Amino acid sequence: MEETFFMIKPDGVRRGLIGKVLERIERRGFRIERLELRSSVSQTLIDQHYESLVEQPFYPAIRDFMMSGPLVVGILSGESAIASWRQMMGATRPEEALPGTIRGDFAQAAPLGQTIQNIVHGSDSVESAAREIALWFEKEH
Ligand code: IDP
Ligand code: MG
Repeated sequence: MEETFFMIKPDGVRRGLIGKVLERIERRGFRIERLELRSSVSQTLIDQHYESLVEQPFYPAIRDFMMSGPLVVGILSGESAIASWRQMMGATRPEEALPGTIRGDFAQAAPLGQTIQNIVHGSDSVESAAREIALWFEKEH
């Protein structure tokens, strides 16, 4: 069994997609170990979450987007949960995400130069899952 960290980003919450995303998680057979709606998150937390992107020129827009409304965070468990959840999310760019994936079914390409709004997040490795679970659920905020 493996754990991964997932998120329904502010665009997903705003568009009323919490239920549809959770329905897919349950249908796939993952166990939901933790689930919380966070109505506001600090800039520090978002910067730590996206520490590998902070130096990118487009990062401030990503941070603003991630702080633009409530988000849902959780922990899933299951066999190969990290890779399976990434497959269910689909490619980062909605125009490359296959139909049947969350991003391929619910998101559109971002206009040129704008932040990609792609509904969900999932840890991309064993190391980032451990780091993100600790960051969002084991520290005081
Ligand atoms: P991922 O969410 O598929 O793991 P990452 O490369 O980790 O993709 O990027 C994190 C998030 O930052 C993306 O989901 C997207 O919202 C945003 N993002 C990444 N690259 C770009 C870009 O080139 N332009 C606009 N937004 C981006
Ligand atoms: Mg990522």
